Order: sequence, then C-alpha cells, then structure tokens
Amino acid sequence: MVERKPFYSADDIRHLEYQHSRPGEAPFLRGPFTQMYRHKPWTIRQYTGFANAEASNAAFKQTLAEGGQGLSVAFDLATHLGFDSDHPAAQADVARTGVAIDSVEDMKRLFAGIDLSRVSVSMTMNGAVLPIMAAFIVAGEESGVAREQLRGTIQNDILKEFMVRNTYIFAPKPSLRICADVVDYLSHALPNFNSMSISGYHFQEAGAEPALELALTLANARAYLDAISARGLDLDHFCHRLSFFFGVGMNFFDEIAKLRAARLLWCEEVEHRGARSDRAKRMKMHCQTSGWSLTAQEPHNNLIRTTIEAMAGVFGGTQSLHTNAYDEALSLPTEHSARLARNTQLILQQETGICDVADPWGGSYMMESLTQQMADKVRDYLRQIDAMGGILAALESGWVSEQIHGQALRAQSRIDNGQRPIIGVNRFVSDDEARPPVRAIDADEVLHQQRQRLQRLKETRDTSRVEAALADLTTAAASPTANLLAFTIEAIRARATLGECTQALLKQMRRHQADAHYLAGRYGLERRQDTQWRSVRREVDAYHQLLGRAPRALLVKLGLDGHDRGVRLVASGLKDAGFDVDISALFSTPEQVQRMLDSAPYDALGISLLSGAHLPLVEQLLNTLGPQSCDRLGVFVGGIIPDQDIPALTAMGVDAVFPPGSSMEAIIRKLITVLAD
Ligand code: SCD
Repeated sequence: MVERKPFYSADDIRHLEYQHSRPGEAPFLRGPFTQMYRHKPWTIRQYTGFANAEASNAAFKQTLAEGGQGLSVAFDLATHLGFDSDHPAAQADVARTGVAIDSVEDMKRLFAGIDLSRVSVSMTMNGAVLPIMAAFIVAGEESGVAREQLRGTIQNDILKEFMVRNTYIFAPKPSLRICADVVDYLSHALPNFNSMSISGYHFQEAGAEPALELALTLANARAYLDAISARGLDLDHFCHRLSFFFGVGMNFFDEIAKLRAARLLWCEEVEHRGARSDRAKRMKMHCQTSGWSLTAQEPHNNLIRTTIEAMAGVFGGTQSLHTNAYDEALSLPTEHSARLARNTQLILQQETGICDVADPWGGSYMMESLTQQMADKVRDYLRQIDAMGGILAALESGWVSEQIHGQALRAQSRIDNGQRPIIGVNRFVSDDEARPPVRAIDADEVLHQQRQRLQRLKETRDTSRVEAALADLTTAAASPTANLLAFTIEAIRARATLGECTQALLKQMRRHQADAHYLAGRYGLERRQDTQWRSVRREVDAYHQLLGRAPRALLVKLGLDGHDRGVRLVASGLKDAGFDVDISALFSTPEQVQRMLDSAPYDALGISLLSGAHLPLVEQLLNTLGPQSCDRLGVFVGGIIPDQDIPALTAMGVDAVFPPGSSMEAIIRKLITVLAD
C-alpha cells in the first residue's frame, strides 16, 4: 500500500507537475478523452464463455439484450493451451472455465446472429493466439464483414503468462515473435482492432499490490515496444491499438491513483521513444474487479465488494469494465448472478451522475499526492528491472515471481492474523450461511459433441489443402521474417483445427515447461509474534516428535489449470509450520504424481484445482494411486469446489476439502488431525 498521511493540504500538491493538466490532454493523467463519460460511458464488457459455442452465443445475446455493450470471450483451458477437445491431455478440462473452440466452424457458431461490424469483441487469448485470431478473422470474412469493420481486442500478452497466468505454449522468445507478428499483421489488415491488452490484472490476482502490478505491466509493455519497433514499425502507426488491462481490488484510493499514474507513465514512455500523436500517447484501459477479493464465505458480501471496486475503476477513468459475479468464488456465475453483476455497472452509469464529470478526483490533495507517490514507486520498480537487464532477465532470475509471491504471502499472513479484516472470513463470521445455487456444466456432453464435430470436419474437408497449409505454417515458423498470423489464417481457412495449427508450430518451437517453486521463511516471519501461529507450530512440532521426522507433504496441480497462487501459499505456510514440502510442476499427470510419491515418504497429498475439473481429475489420480497409497496418505483438495461436490470427493477417499478463504491454521490443524488419526 502507498503510504498515507492522516490528512492532506495544498502543501502536498503545490510541487506537482501535472496538477493543472486537463482530461484529454497529454500526459492524460486525468483521462484519455476531454469529455470522458459525458461523450461515451465506459463499455460494459462482461467476460463470458462456458460449455460450447451455442451456449456461449446464447449468453452473449442475453448480455447484449440486457444492457451489455461489448462482448468478451472466455475460452476453455484446452483452447488456451492449443489442444483440440479430443486431445488426451485435455479431456477433463474441456468446456469448464470457458467455451471450447476447435475450428473456425465453432467460431462461426459462437457469433451466429451477432453483427460483428457493430459489436466489439474482446478475446482473452495468449498461448493459442494465432489460431484463435485467425479463426475470428475467417469467421468475420465468411459472414460478410470486411476486415476494417472488425472491432475488438485480442489479449496477446504472453509475457505475463510466464510470470503468473501460465497459459503459454512456446518458450518466451518464440512467443514474443508471435505477439509481434499479430500486432504487425493487425496494424495493417484490421486497423480498428486492438492488437494487445497488456495486462496487470493477473499480477494482482496472483498477489501483487497495485504499484507492483503497474510496474510489471509497464515493464512488459516496454519489451513489446522493443520487439515491435525492431521490425521498423512506427509507434504512431501501431501504439494506439495497444490497450491495457488492470485489476481493481479493495484498496480504493490506491486503485484510483494507480489508473491515473498508469496513463501518465505510458505517455512518458512513448513520448520518450519518439511518438508524436496524442492517439499513440493516450493509454486506454479495461478494468476488472478483483476475483481474489471474492469470498466463498457469505458470498452476497461480494456484491458490495464488487460495487466498490467498480467505482474505483470508473473514478480511475477506465474505458471498459467487467464486474465479477458474487458467486465466482464458488463456481461459474449463474444467469441471475451475471445479471446482477451487469446491473451494477448499469446502475453506476445511469442512476448516479458519476458520468457527468471527467476525473472527479482531480485536484483532491490526497488523490493528486497519491497518484504522484504511486508513479514514483512504479518508477523505482522500473529502475530495478532495468538494472537487472530488462523484464526477461528479471523473469529468468526469479525476481518477478519472488516479488509477487512475497506480496501474496504478506497479504495472506495479515488476513490469517486478523490485521487485514475480511468481513465474514476473519471478522463477524456468520454460522448460518445460505449457499446460493451454482451453475453446473455438462462437460461430458460438450466433450462428446466436440469430438463428433471434429470428426465431421476432418471427414468433409480437403485434406491435401489442409496438409499443404500446415506444412507452409511449419516452414514459416522457421523463417523469422514470415508473418505467422498470415500463414495461420490460410490453414484455418482450409479447415485446419486449432490443435493442428499448434502442432505445426511445435515442429519448430518446443512446448515450454516451467519449474514450480515457493518461498520459504516469509510467511512464518510475518506471523512470528502471533500466538495462534505459535500454537499451530507447537502442534506440528509435537507431531514431528511422534513421527521421529518432519511430516512430509506433496502438493500437486493437475490437468490444465495454471492458477498457482493458492498452492504456493499453502506450500509456504506448511513449510514454515514445520512440514517438509514439495510441489509438482503445473499440468501434472497422475503417473507423474505417482512417481513423485514413490520417491519419498510422503504423509500428505494436497491437490489444488480451480478449474472446475476436480471430480474427474481427483478420481483419475486416486484410481492411479490405488487404495493402498490413498489409505497411507492424508488426501486434501483445495480450490473452487462447490459444496455439492464434497460428498463425491469424500467417497473417492479425500479427507478434507478447503475452499478459497480457508486460513492456514485451519488447513494445518485439519491436516495434523487427519494424519495423527
Ligand atoms: C470512447 N471514444 C471516445 C470517447 N470514449 N471518443 C471521444 N470521447 C470519448 N469520451 C471512442 C474511442 O476512441 C474508440 O474509437 C471508440 O469510441 C470506442 O471506445 P473505446 O474507449 O476504445 O472502448 P472499447 O471499444 O470498449 O475498447 C476499450 C479498450 C479495449 C480499448 C480498453 O481494448 C477493450 O475493450 N478491452 C477489453 C479487454 C477485455 O475484455 N479483457 C478481458 C480479460 P476508436 O477505436 O476509433 O479510437 C479477462 C481476463 O483476462 C480474465 C482473467 C483470466 O482469464 O485470467
């Protein structure tokens, strides 16, 4: 958190350079447009996608009919990682956290009956950006929409995937080339399409405080500018189509200051590089309320959290906003919760008068001063990153991960010791909590349909044309000057699938696998004075004496789920409490977990899953391990697990389930009880 004074006065802003600037004027601290929401309110753009193209299409149409103003597509994990739905590695994850898209035919179904020349479409896609962007372009083409008319945004921000989100396919270097190919191609062929959404949101979700979130976002943006400019593209030609994406958490004042500082720093950056036009210097952004701040306990409280966060996004001058649904810590949003989330924005836009004034916090002693402090803090981080040799070097050295994980650990320890209040979680906890109904996806049915569709596609297409286009794509991957999006469009037009395009590229660029790690010592240090923590440590010590060695836990990530904040936090907490702890690499298979378990005398197995695929994945793992291993081990599952799935997990042999918001003490105590039993 940026340091605060008890009160602010004119003295705090007298020296500030930009205090007399106006919205719509460089350095755009006060907003990218003169009239801001008076001319056009921010776009209500709710991130949506589940099951198959038809179900998501219906949800899009409902969104638009009920006040949504743009679309934002959530793809499933198989699509993100470049697997067709029939790939063996993808089976449990198809259709769970987003829509399954295997080919241009799916993409056409996704937008059937939606006029792509009128509705702008954002697509959160990074790893498989080439086939997805290509499928969107071909779908537009085949529905009669000219390329110049296509409007929207592709996330195309791969660097943060290596730092936090983990839906990468190729290694950082070839991935950067792909990003630059997409920007280059779109800047010529789709002039109204934003070619990147450089994202801080996921850093915040992984634990970064606002200043670190902004610093890492800008450091990544610098790397992209270097890569794109190296091709000789003029900043004034492409910069106005690079957009940004930030998270907005409960730290109300800092979040507003962050968004104002972001525009100032971006303007300085591109000006310094020689951009001349205001278009290039003006940062435009999308914001999303914080998913991490949602609690599984008393979920209706999340409506209030989301409203406050949405207000911070709007006061910060965002161009587009997603408000989370209150039940997202439990499962996918229901129709009703999605409607309430959208209405939150409609009420802000239409009932409050907030849209009447640009930058309403402008001139506030506190806000102006905080904005400057935020900018200074971010500049400090950027200097540190520069001193390490840039963001790629900082990433490789482990610095990025250590910063984010360190801040996540600090936040968690402050929640666990009660210093950071979360109503309903560590204060004013209610016993009789009504759980809302959750949305269930029939993923098996979608998997079956997708397999049939893939089979039909392969039976009816011109195989030799597909093979030739894929061979050309492989050849292009070996040639640094070829534009890979142009070649992928040809392959997709010929009806190659997303998985086939990925395979064609993998012949030249191998699939990247990152190591898993966690920080030891930090969590325990934060809580060393705390009696609750000391008492838990004593319980672990006593169990250690009983065993004659430290209890040993293996924590694993299964399937295609790349969210690792939770598993890393629990690993750090257990370690500092006195366990020996190992964590598996992301995307582990049951066989890999078995090999790890055979390699050391583990007492506990923890499985972390936030993808909704817990039932099939836990079942597969426990079947592979067999009843003997399961009886010997304490088995725990943590993540987004709806209440109604707990009996099925228990029947499989799971000893305890920990939803989001479980305290470290609760986890450790339960573990010791089960192990000692
Ligand atoms: C807007 N315009 C104005 C104006 N306001 N002109 C004058 N005065 C004003 N006040 C103009 C703009 O210049 C633009 O024209 C047009 O109106 C549209 O406005 P916009 O501001 O560009 O709005 P929009 O089209 O909605 O675009 C907003 C962004 C865009 C630029 C921010 O990139 C976007 O929509 N991003 C969304 C990204 C997203 O949804 N991500 C989801 C991520 P011109 O175009 O002619 O300039 C989800 C995610 O990752 C979840 C987590 C996870 O999965 O892990």
